[in-house]
Amino acid sequence: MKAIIYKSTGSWYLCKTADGAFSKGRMKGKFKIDKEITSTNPIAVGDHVTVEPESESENTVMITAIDQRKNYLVRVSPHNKNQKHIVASNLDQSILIATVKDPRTSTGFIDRFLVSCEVYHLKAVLIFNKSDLLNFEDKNYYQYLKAIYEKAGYEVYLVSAEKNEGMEALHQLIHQKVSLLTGHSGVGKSTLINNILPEKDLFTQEVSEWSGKGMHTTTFAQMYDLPAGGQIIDTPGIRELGIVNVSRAELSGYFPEIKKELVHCKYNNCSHFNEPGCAVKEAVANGIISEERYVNYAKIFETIEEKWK
Ligand SMILES: Nc1nc2c(ncn2[C@@H]2O[C@H](COP(=O)(O)OP(=O)(O)OP(=O)(O)O)[C@@H](O)[C@H]2O)c(=O)[nH]1
Ligand SMILES: [Mg+2]
Ligand SMILES: [Zn+2]
Repeated sequence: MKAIIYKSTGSWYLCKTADGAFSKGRMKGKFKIDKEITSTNPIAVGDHVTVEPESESENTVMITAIDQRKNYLVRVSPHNKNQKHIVASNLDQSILIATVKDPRTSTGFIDRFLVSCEVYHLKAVLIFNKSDLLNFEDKNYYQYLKAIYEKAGYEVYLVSAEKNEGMEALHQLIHQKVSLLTGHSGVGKSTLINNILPEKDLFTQEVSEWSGKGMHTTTFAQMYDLPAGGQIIDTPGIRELGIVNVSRAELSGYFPEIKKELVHCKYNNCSHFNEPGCAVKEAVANGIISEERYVNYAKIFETIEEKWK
């Protein structure tokens, strides 16, 4: 029987079988799934699998095979690049839940998220939550960010999950799609899903007063069915994002607005720093590429280790 993985804890899996029922699944032995990725988790949320009934009375199944993934998103530990984790698979889009404050999401973090999505050919969307907390200055800062990211080609929305503001756009965005929600701990991912699914009661927790950081309330990724069709995936908060499988030479190609300009650089191996005739630097000077994005390009570039250096 065919099934889809809705939750993976590492030791057991929540499977929704083709008949619409949920059962607890285990993996049969150790089967090699994808030769290209060596990840710490062999089966991820969103995976399409084959299951065999194991125990009728306990409603458990055995996962015997996994289908080819349409796509997937991999995260590396920022401290150990060899530790890769498949966050989820078979996605239509990846949504970053960001916040201007409580906690603040930096543009460095946003750009690392966007680059990761470009690497995996995933549509990326930015949603700023907690609009109710923003004063006049914060709102201006949000408008500044919105302009930067819209110019780069991304959709940007402002909502309040708690006050139920701006949610209509989010409903339209996720309608009949498989959407992954990600972001720092405490930005309100679970609160947003609770708002969308009134009958669900996801566990949420206040941002700790003294650190301004979230409490890492959600511990495993979990997918939920949307009432009007589609699925949404809640994930545990992340502090940092490592960049996977990108060389220095490839990096600029993952900034869509930089990619448009780099074909006009004088040298085709231009790194866009000091080379003469650099179209990217010219576009930054003319305001076509935002300075903030260019600076983050340079910062990410620095963190990529080159083997031949
Ligand atoms: N003021 C305000 N607070 C919000 C809003 N959305 C969520 N919160 C609060 O932010 C805190 C954290 O929310 P969660 O939904 O647990 O955050 P999370 O992103 O799921 O966090 P992790 O599971 O740790 O990754 C809770 O106290 C929520 O009530 C909002 O729109 N406005
Ligand atoms: Mg949560
Ligand atoms: Zn250049």
